[in-house]
This record gives sequence, C-alpha cells and structure tokens, in this order.
Amino acid sequence: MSTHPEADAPIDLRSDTVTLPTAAMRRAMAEAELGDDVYGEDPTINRLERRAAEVFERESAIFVPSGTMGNQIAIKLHTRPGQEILCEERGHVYNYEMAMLAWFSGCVVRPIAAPRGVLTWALVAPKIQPQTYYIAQTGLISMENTHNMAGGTVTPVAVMEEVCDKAHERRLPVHLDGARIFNASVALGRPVAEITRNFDSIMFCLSKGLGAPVGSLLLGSRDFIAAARAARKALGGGMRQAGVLAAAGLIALEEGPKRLHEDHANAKFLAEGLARIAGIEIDVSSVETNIAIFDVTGTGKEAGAVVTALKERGVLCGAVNPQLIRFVTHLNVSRAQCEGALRAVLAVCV
Ligand code: TLP
Repeated sequence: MSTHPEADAPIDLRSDTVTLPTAAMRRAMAEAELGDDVYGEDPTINRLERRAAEVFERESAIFVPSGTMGNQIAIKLHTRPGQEILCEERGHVYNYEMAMLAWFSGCVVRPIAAPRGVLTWALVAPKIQPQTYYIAQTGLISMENTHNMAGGTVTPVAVMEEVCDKAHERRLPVHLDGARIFNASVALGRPVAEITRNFDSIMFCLSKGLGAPVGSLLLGSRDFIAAARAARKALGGGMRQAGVLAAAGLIALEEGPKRLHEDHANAKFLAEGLARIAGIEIDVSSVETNIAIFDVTGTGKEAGAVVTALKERGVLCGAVNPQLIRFVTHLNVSRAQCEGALRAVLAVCV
C-alpha cells in the first residue's frame, strides 16, 4: 500500500499523521455500507469496533474521532475530580491534549521523569499518594507506548506488566496511550493483544503509521465502553454515517501493521546519517521505531531556524523545543527521500 509522492515533492517528516489514504482506502470509503452510528446502525463502524476488540482480545471497542478524545474519555471514566494522574513528564495526555484532564476530568498531573520515556514501577511507586484524607489521591496511571516525545521508544512488556500488576494490587487503574502500539508490537515482535493484556483501557490510532485518514479506537470492558459511548456523545463525538471513515480504518487495521518495519528501518537510517553530521547529537540505539529526535545545539543554530531552513529545501519537520528536532517516517516517505533529507540537513547545519 505504498503511495510515495513524486521525487520532487516536499519530504514530509512532520508526523505520521500526515499520511494520505491509499487508493484501496478511497475505494472502500466510496463503497462503504452506512447507517446512523448514534443509533448503533452503521454496519461499517460496527464491523471496525468488533474487529478491533477481536484483535486486542477485549470485550468491547468504540471508534472515536481522535486519539485525544479516546485518551480523555478514558481519563474521565477512570478518575474523579480532585485526583492526581501519574504519567511520564513528556506524555501526550499531559502536554498536547489542551489540559483536558484538568478541564474535563478535574484532575492534575504528577509528572514523572523517566529515562527514554520508560515508566517503570520503581519510578511510579514513590509518586503514589498515601491514603490520607487531606492529600489529593492518585486516581490513574497513564502509560504511553511507543513514547512519542522520548523518540518513539518502546516500553518492554515486563515493565508494562509490572506497573499494571502492582497498580492493580493497590486498586489503581492503568490506561495505555497506545497511539502507536502497533509500532511497539512490530519492534517487540509480539501481537498487540499480548503486550496490552493487563491494561484497564487502551487507545490506539488508525490515523498515524497505519495510514487511515481519521480515527482512533478505545478498548476495554463492555461496561467501560458503554460509559465511553455516553462520554463521546457529551463531547460531540457522535458521528452519524461515520462508516465512510471506518471503511478506511478497517484497511489500516489489517494492512497497516504489515509495513511498519519499513518506517522503522527508514528512521534508523535517518538516525545513523544524522549521527555522522558534525554538531548533531542523537542516540541511534534509542531510535527503535519510526521517530528520530535529534539535538542541533552543537551546530550553533536553534532548532526553529534549522526547521525553517530545511523547509526552504523541501524538507518538512518540527522543532520539539529550541534544541530538538523530530523526524517521523511513514508510508508516504521513501528511502530515497530520507537520503534527500540527510543531504538537506548537511547543507543547512554544516
Ligand atoms: N501526536 C501528534 C501531535 O499531537 C504531537 C504527533 O504528530 O505525533 N497520543 C500520542 C502518543 C500521540 O502522539 C498523539 C498525536 C495523540 C495521542 C493524539 O492523537 P490525535 O492527534 O488523533 O488527537
């Protein structure tokens, strides 16, 4: 399902969210059987939700318009206002979801710094609040795998299992922001159902590396997903004939994971090339999936200025902060384009 743009088109490494639907997706969207999903009558949405639940071996699943909505519905359902949520300090739920965990759920975050974004029980345990009536209580632990802003790093299965088991002993739920859980699954060489077994809820995105134009799924128990349906409606996420989107999503779910290893190889190739450029720092071993984050401080330039100069050379990417730049590979990025991106970085930075 490759749809590489022409060689002279911009190289878009800003995110794997920029992928365009394949020809097969567009055909399936045009031909999708539709109904009103708020009445539960869209056969294509129903099929996608059933299939996702089957793939993850969960009781139930719900289609949501975005990863943000999936995460925030889960947070709302797991917590009560006035509680704390533990997550890694660079976590998406904390940094890039419009403080909705405060706004919608009335919670605050107690962020935890974790090397490579790997949130271990040893880091989590000391941050759980004692059960004293005058201290805000810990309501939820939220993990992220792969970890986006740590550079697409993968949390090992044993680490996830220990956090879930120990949290459950303390009656604490654990949510997984698995926006890129299929990238983690490919990197770990184990099926998504196996690596996510112990979480209370899981969100994953169809519209990142898997290539669908829109949509994410939230998975959990039958009761949890029934409650999620009401929360989604409250947020304005009741989407009527959304089967047009689910039709593309079904293809993304079946076909998308099969080619993610190509994106991982391209990100590694970029990282290896970047590591050879004077003034750029990147830990190549931490590039485990489709994201490469590198430090340009040693070039004497600010990340924002490098991003602007790269854009002029047809390479699109984003600055994480004044030091760091993120490259994300995906199905619309070829190896030849990665070679072109490295040539552009060399020209701009040296
Ligand atoms: N990530 C986007 C930006 O918001 C940063 C990107 O370009 O990587 N969880 C994780 C781990 C994510 O990376 C993202 C999107 C989301 C949730 C939210 O998904 P959407 O954009 O569908 O709301």
